Amino acid sequence: MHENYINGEWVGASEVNRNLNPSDTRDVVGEYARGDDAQARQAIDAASDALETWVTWTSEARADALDRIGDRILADKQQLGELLAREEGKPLTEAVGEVTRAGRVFKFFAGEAIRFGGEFLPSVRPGVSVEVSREPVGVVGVITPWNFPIAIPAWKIAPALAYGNSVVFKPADLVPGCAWALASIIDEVGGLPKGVFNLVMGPGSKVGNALVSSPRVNAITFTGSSETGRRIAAECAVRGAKFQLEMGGKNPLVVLDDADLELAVSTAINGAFFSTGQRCTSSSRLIVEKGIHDSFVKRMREATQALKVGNALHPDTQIGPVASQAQLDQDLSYIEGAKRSGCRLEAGGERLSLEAPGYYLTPALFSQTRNDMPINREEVFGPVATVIQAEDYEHALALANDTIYGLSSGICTQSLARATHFKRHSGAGMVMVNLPTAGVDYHVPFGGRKGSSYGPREQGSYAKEFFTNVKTSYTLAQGV
Ligand code: UN1
Repeated sequence: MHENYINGEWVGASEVNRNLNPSDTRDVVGEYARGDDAQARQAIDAASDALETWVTWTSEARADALDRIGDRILADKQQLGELLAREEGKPLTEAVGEVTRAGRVFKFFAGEAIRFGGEFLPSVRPGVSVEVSREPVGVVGVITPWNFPIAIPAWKIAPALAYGNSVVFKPADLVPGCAWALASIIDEVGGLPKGVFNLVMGPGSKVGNALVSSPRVNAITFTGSSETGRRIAAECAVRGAKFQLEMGGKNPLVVLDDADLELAVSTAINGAFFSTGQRCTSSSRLIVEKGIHDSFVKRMREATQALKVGNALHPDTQIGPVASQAQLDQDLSYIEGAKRSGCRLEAGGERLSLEAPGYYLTPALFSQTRNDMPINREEVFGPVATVIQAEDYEHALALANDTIYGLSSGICTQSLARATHFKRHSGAGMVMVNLPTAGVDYHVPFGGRKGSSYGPREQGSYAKEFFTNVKTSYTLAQGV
C-alpha cells in the first residue's frame, strides 16, 4: 500500500483508495492510503512545528533542495509520464510534457529562492528609513485537481518551499499515484527538515475541510471547481487565512475572416480537444466570423473526425479517455442537452467501445449554437467544443467577453491592429494570438478574472505575492 507522508515518515491508514486506469478499468493503478481528520491534523501540526527549523535554512540551501527535486523529476520523466498517462488518461507525449514542465518549475523556483528580495526606501521623515521585506506566510495547504496531477502540485509546492513556507499537500482523489510519486521524490532527494512537506491523500471532503478550517493553516492555494472554490473562499475569509483560487473557464477562441484557415483549425483542435478537453484553459467556445464560418466548420469537422481516440499509453493516440465515469456522464449530459436545444452535431459526441473497457468519448463539435445556451455558459470539462457565428469583429469580441469566466482567450487573425485591440479589450487574464487558449509557459503569471480566479497570480516571480507576507519596518538611526 502507498502511504501518506507526515513529519518525514510514511504513515499507513486503515482504509485504502484503489484507483483505476481510465483507459482500461481492469487495470488497478495502485492502492493508496486514505487520509482522515486525525492524519490531516498531524500533518498540519508537523508543518507548523517545522517552520522554526526551516527559517534557519539559507535561501541557497532551499534553492539546492528545489534543484535536486527538479533534476530528479526531469531524470524520471518517462517513468512519471507513464504513471500520469495510466492514472489520468492524457496521452503519453502530453504526460511527459507535463512532467517536464513540473521539473522546470522546481528549477525555476530554485532560482527564485535566492533572487527574491525587498525594498529599501527613504522615509518622508528625517533620519528614518523604511524597509519592505517579505516573510513566509507559514503553513500552506495545497489542494489540487486531477487534470494536471504533477504540474499543478509542482507550481504550488515549489514556490511555497522556495519562499520558506511548509506544506500540507492534498491531491485530488482520482490521482493519488502521481501525488505519491512526487512525494517520494521530495522525500528521497529533497533533504528537507521533517514536517516541511507533508502529503495527506483524500477523501477530499475530510482532508480538504481539515486544512481549510484549521487555524494553524495560514494559506490555502486551490485549483479545482468553482463550487469548492467558493466554499474555501467563505471559510478562509471568515478566519482571516490567505487564499488563492483557480477555478473554471469558458475560454473563447475568436477566428476572424482574415485568419490563416489551417492554422486556425489546428489551434482550435489543440485548444479544444487536447488533454481530452479537460483543462480549465480549454478553447471550448469557437467564435467564428461569418465570412470564414462555413469553411472553418467544414475543416474543423474533418480534423475532429480524424483525431485518434484511444488508450493513453498507445503511441498513436491523440485523445485519451475522459478521467472518470462521473466526468463521462457529465460530458454526455451536456452533449444531449445541446442536441435537444437544436445545436448541430458536426462530429463525435459518442461513447466509443474499444477492446479495453475505458471512458472513451469521441470529441464532439457543435455548430449553430448560441452564446446563451448552457453548453456555452457552463464549463463542460471534456472534449466538447461549440462554434458560435459572429457578424463581425466587434460582435465576436462582445461574445467572447459575455461569460461569467475570464481565464484565457484567444484570437486567430493576421491583422496586427485587431490582435492588439483584442489583447487590450479581452476580459480574460491571459490572451493568446494565433495560439490555443491552453498551454502556458511556467515562468510568467497564470490566472484569470471574474469567476475564474481569485487572489494573486500563480507562477513566475509573481507567485511571491501569495506565498509571502510583506512587512514594512521603520528605523530611526541614532547617533549617525
Ligand atoms: C495549461 O493550459 O497549460 O487546471 C495549464 C487547469 C489549469 C492549468 C492549465 N490550471 O487546466
